[in-house]
Amino acid sequence: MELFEIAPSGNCHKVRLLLSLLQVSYQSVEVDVANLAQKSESFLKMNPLGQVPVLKDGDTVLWDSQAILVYLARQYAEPSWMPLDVVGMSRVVEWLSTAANEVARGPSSLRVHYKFGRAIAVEDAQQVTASVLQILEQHLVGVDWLAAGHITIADIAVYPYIALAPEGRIDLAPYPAICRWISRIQALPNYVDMPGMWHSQK
Ligand SMILES: N[C@@H](CCC(=O)N[C@@H](CS)C(=O)NCC(=O)O)C(=O)O
Repeated sequence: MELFEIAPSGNCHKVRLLLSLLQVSYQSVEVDVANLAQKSESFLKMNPLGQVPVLKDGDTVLWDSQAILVYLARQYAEPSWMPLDVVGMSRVVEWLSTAANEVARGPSSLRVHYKFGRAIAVEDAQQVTASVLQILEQHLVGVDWLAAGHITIADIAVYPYIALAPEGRIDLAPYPAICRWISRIQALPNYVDMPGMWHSQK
């Protein structure tokens, strides 16, 4: 199995994290985004959007971190990671969609701006971030995991850009339930970290 990725990407980190938690071995292929390798003809055959991550497992080639998490969960994990009952599956997809939308437009976008200098509509991104953090905080006050009574790929999909929010100049201190959830994920066996992630000061 090959993972086409770049080190500083939270979307790639979701996949690295799940692969590590599941102890599935793979080969990392660093994509030369500085030289636009992700827009090359050969790469666009794998992902027409020209983005990382891309997972190649035998003849199966998949793009989009959420889609890759679904694949890995169904192919290599206990069923609980991506429940198959109608409501359970839908609850996970609620958060996969939130990861691809609000988390991407909010904290992920602010991080790209402040860490890598990309021009964005900063106020819009700050508003989306405040809203999604408030929603997450309220949700996590009463539960340990986002979509079920146990960890699922919903947690993995949302986690990286929330834990990386301080790199987008977002203070997580006003969100204690989110901080406890981050620490819960960081305490999992075979957890892998990436630079810039929030950690409890204990
Ligand atoms: N929805 C996609 C977004 C992927 C994405 O935005 N990838 C970025 C890195 S985090 C990328 O490839 N950027 C380079 C480019 O767009 O040319 C996913 O979740 O995988």
